[in-house]
Amino acid sequence: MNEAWWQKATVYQIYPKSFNDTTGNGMGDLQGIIQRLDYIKKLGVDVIWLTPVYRSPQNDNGYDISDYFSIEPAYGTMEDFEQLLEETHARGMKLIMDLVINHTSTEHEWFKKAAASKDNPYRDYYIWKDPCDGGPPNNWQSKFGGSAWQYDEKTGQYYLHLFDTTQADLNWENEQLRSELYDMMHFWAKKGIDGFRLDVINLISKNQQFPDDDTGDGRKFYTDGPRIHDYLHEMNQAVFSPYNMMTVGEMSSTTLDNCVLYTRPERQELNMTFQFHHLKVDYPNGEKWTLAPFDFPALKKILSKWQEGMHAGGGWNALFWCNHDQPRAVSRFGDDGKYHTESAKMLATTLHMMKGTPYIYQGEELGMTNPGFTRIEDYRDVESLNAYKILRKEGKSKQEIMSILKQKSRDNSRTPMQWSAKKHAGFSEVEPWIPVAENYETINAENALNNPDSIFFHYQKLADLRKKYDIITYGDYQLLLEDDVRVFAYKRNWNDETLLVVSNFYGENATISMDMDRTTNAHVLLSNYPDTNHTFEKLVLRPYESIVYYIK
Ligand code: TEU
Repeated sequence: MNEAWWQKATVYQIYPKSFNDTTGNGMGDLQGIIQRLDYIKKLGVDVIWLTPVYRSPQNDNGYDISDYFSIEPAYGTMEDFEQLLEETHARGMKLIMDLVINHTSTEHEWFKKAAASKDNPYRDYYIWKDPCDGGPPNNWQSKFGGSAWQYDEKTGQYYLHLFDTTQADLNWENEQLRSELYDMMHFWAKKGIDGFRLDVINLISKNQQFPDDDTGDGRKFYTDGPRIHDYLHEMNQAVFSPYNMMTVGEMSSTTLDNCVLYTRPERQELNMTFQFHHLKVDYPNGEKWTLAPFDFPALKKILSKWQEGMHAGGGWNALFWCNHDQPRAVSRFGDDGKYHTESAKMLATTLHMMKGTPYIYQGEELGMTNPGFTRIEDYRDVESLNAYKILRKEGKSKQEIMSILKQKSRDNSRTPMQWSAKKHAGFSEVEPWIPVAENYETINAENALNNPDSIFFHYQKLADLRKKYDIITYGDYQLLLEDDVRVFAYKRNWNDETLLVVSNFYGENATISMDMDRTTNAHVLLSNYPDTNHTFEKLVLRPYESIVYYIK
């Protein structure tokens, strides 16, 4: 067996802007993270993933990098970063950085030079095309709405931007660009960081014909594109392997087959991948900006497909319910009212007992909820603000759009960390850059740490179980009760051990019976109710009840 430390690790994601403000500018900063390292350590995590802290105009909160070699001044200095790294290591944790190399900010020096003239040597670092019939070169759409091409008056050509107009796509065909990027990655590796989370990394290789897409938005011509595996292997050999780094690739609209290829150890590409198919179960017909309840049978099916497929193919999953681009999990798949605690714990258990490396997004360990913003003025996210304009143009009423954003906006997970019941949730002394959710007086870290039954301590137990039971890391996966419309049940097997996980995803009782060979010697490893039924032959699961049985 190919053992790797990150297979037994739990990762904590920090979105610095919303984590902890020590300078009084209403935005979080690196010193703020340092102040909270003991809190993170207490949760039992092994790795911190820091979303981008490089210098950036912040049009997309740092995913628009203007200088890969310096720290965004609003977050601190390079010395602060080095201190953060040192203090993280001193506590026995690792730190991985977020790397955005599909695109740079249009304020990056390379882009400024590229845009200066058609014959500038940096021109080819980006993707420029002549107009077609007086319009954009093809019909590809930006992920943030509108055409993926922006016209540049000065040179009379368009440049490609799969995201915001200020996020220009890099031309990975250019070998010199690739080698400059690898050199930059060496700079960070030499500082001693432990790895990278690679932003939309499966979009870097574009079909060089740049064809029109008759049936879609163009994604099929750049998703898991023609040279992607070559580039990742090259990057691995140039950077990841020499420094023995942990790597996780963020894969937009990817496939299982590709993720197996990305992560099979012998291919030397990446360690693991984030895929998003299970987070589109509330996108009717693939449409994000539409209100819909989540499709529970589809959720079970998709997660199970990835569990089985990655296991069979020898790949490795990154497991997550939430990140800075997704609404809060407890509001989305659980109940952020009556069964807040039970459902938050249930979601955690269901995911963390699967095969893969689990990721906790800041505040998830407190059961932080969507804030329920009712005014467009409360939103900050470029994608949400674009969507608002586009949906208005399509004729939707303001009220309707507000209820969509309330459920779907990326800002739902970007509100300030709720540290305490103090003003501004203890996040900052001043008005934060985005409003705090109103429930901070009850949902906050101080309360969680004072209550041994809190969601926080449930996550701590999960991280601990992962260390103690190898079956969680290595066991296979089998979905049970496939057709049950309320219960997510699965089994893990490894050597002579079995784990059985049963979770009720709804607010009513659910009765199940388990057709298992060995009904004796089962003991409860974890549950989210104080009094748990210790037999599973005929089981009535209470609202959002979730139990892990260990059988040997
Ligand atoms: O996200 C990539 C991505 O495709 C999304 O999750 C995106 O937010 C979604 O499609 C919008 O509906 C990554 C980052 O995580 C995100 O914050 C950045 O905005 C994006 O890349 C561009 O760098």
